[in-house]
Amino acid sequence: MTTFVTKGPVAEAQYDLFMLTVWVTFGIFLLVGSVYIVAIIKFRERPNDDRPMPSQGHGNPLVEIGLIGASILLLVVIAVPTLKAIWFTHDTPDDPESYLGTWYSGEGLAEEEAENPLIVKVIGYQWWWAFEYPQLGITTANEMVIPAGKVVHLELRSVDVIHSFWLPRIAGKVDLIPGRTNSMWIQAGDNFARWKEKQALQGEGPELREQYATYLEEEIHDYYYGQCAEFCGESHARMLFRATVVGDDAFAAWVASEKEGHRPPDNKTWEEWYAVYDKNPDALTGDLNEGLKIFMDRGKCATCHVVKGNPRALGVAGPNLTNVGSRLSIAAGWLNHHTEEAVIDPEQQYENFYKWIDQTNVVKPGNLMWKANGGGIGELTDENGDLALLTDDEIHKLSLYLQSLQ
Ligand code: HEC
Ligand SMILES: [Cu+2]
Repeated sequence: MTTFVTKGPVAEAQYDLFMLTVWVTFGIFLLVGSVYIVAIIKFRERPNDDRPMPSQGHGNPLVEIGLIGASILLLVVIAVPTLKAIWFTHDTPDDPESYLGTWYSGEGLAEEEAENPLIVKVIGYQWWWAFEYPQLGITTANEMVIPAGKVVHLELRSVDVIHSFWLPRIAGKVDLIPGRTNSMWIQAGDNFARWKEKQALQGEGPELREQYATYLEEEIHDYYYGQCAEFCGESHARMLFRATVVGDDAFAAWVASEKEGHRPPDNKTWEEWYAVYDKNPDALTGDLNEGLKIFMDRGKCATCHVVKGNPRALGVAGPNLTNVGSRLSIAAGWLNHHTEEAVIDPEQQYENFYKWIDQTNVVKPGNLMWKANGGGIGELTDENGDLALLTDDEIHKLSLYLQSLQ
């Protein structure tokens, strides 16, 4: 996370504004500092100093008016670009190359959306993020996927307290405020026109396009770190998120797999699986089936989590878990399981799932999966109503099941 290595026009505008302010204030610092030092040295008291006391004047209209004028001038120098940057970062640009119809090749796009940019609804929860893609009919959590070089319009809301969306290398920050929808736009990398301008290149032609594609691939496709930037309660510091920036095809493939959702083990359909589950659950054996059964009943996981495809996993109190096994982190970016090349390390992933279910409250103090008015997994009970937390074996099977959600 750094604001000094920018990867997109919004972060760049913010960086430029920051540097301008730094130079102006640095100039003031030098000026005031040097006058101060001169005064200290020149007018200091010396041994046997018999110079008379300097005249004790008050006020000098010329100096005062001059200083007021200079301050106003400097403020204007800062204010004009500041206002420009505020408008620039607020108004989502109309860029035909970013229209969904131009670059999105997957299915399920309504015709009236063809000339709109991609919209992502960002919803803040204590202490995680939901990312909805209303035009594409999918929802994910904590790791958003966006296309490289395209304008993406964000709508920011909160269900509880104020959070703040900050993806330092790409853009930031805009608050998510309860009862209000804020908006911003982000863009990972430059579009073709801006890239050409920066490279001092002209023309069209497939060669240039190829060069541009290489630029996106080498400099922009990446896994970016984000963070909630407004104190929002106990686990605020552990409310991170991630953005994966990919090419157009990879984006379409990701959407397709999110839309398809998940199937039960043994290549059954959900109908077949539930037919057995309802009549004779003991016939469902093997780690994945056992894990899924615990997910549906004993662990109460499905009361708070959606897994697309599964018709009975419809809970919305927690993050959407469709394909959670393909995400490179869990617990809102707090537990990572990827190598430096952003590839999943299955052992670490298993460990993280296990740790998360076993010690949810230790990993993220106060989080709403462990204690939730009796519905949390730190409050599970047996038939007699006595506290009965998940056993090691149950957690093991759940972890394997979660890993299979890919
Ligand atoms: C009372 C509702 C509730 C129940 C029950 C519940 N969860 Fe959660 N779950 C949450 C919430 C809320 C979070 C987000 C916590 C956070 O990051 O602060 C979460 C987060 C997760 C995550 C991390 C997802 C991510 O992308 O970061 C996993 C995995 C998970 N839950 C699995 C389970 C499993 C397995 C069970 C059943 C044993 C379960 N949950 C039961 C509410 C619930
Ligand atoms: Cu927050």
